[in-house]
Amino acid sequence: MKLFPDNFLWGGAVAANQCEGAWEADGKKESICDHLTAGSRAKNRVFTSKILPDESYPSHVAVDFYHRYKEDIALFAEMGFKVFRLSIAWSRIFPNGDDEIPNEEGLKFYDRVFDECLKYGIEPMVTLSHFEIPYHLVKEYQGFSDRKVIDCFERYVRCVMTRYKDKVKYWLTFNEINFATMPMGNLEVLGIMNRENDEVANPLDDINLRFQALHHVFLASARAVIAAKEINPDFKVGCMIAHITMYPLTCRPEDMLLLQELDHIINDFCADVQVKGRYPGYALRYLEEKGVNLTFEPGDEAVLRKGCVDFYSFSYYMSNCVTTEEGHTTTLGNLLGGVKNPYLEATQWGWQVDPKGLLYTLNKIHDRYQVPIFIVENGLGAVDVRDENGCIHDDYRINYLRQHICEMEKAIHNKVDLFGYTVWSALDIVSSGTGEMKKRYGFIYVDKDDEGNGTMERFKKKSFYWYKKVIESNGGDL
Ligand code: BGP
Repeated sequence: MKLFPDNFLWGGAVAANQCEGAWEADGKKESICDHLTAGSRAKNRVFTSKILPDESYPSHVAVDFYHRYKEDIALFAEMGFKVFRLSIAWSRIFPNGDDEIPNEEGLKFYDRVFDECLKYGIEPMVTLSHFEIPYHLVKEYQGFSDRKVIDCFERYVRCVMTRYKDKVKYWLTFNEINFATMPMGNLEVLGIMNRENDEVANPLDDINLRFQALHHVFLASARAVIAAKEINPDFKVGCMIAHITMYPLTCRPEDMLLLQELDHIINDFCADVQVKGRYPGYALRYLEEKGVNLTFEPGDEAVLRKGCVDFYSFSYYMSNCVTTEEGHTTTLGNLLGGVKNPYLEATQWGWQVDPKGLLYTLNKIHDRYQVPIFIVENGLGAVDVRDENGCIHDDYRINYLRQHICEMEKAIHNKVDLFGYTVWSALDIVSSGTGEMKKRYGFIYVDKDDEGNGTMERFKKKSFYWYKKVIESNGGDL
């Protein structure tokens, strides 16, 4: 049976700060990520405005995609990618974020990257903001907590959409925007960080500031959609949600209600605003309960209504359990620190692998939104080892991906309008959560270790050949 549509978009994904490096090249200035050291977020991964050596900051060099994009894109083409998801580093285009004039050298870099993709018939899909607001906006304005930053973002968006209007069709506004709703989430999304001279110990603990900034990000996203439609009516713009699929640990009614509440706040709130164009009732109630007093300006509601996205995109890696029962250990590896599911295996980083959860999630999103869906991130982070012949036998990754693709097939059979899939990550890049190189996701191995040693040479893993076959057969040969 042929299930994947003929024009299904198979591919892989990366983010600029995790792959490009060249953090100060050709007029670029620092972004928030260039101040983020390596290490576990829960323990010692910190933002610092001090200047440490390059190897302390994973984004400074990353895997040097900035200089090696031709070689990398040629490898993606060899696998048969139909789409390549990448992000634009805002600070390459507007180095300070609030500049009047864009940096031509930065614009030229993405011209070269998109041209290279198009040469092979690969459709670029661009995330406008993947955890990397220019640092100047963080320092001067505390990121999106200041409304003025919406204008800066819109200027950047209009600039790149106009420049690339004949090269890029698919755009995503904010990567994993819903991290802003999670106490443990990384707040690069909002551009908020603890700066040296801040009076409050940790601005991230200020819930009012956090949700006000999120409101501004919603407006920025909506204004990007409105701009897109003016610049090229054929553009398709999506939201990007980190979908944290959850189950009640027990069938106690209280667990079911806890699940519903968390699902609403963590998964549905941002997407409801971006897809349906308004704050849902449960979110207004939640914010009121938390004592959050949002400032809406006249016209905000109209902008949200007008700036609804065309499609829903999301990342899916794992699922979690939740319970009201005392005495359960939380698994730190699970985003949010949910409770362990006794029926699932976990990765080396404690992320619980759950392919069936992907089917559940696709069905849920389809039922709730009735818009086209794109899985823009899914993959397995693992320590890969090269054998004596230099080969990487990553059968565990192949199994992971195969199982998830099987569930995608079932969703399509169920008439879910799934139109593409980009595996995280196209090649090995720096981990966003930990800054490590050893947490590898790619089809292509990059010779670089956590200390910054290595030649940066690229090697095809076993999964490279497997994915090539999957794409060639349009998902028929798994
Ligand atoms: C998502 C991010 C990515 C990516 C991925 C894997 O949250 O959008 O940038 O890195 O997760 O996470 P990690 O690198 O922490 O393993």
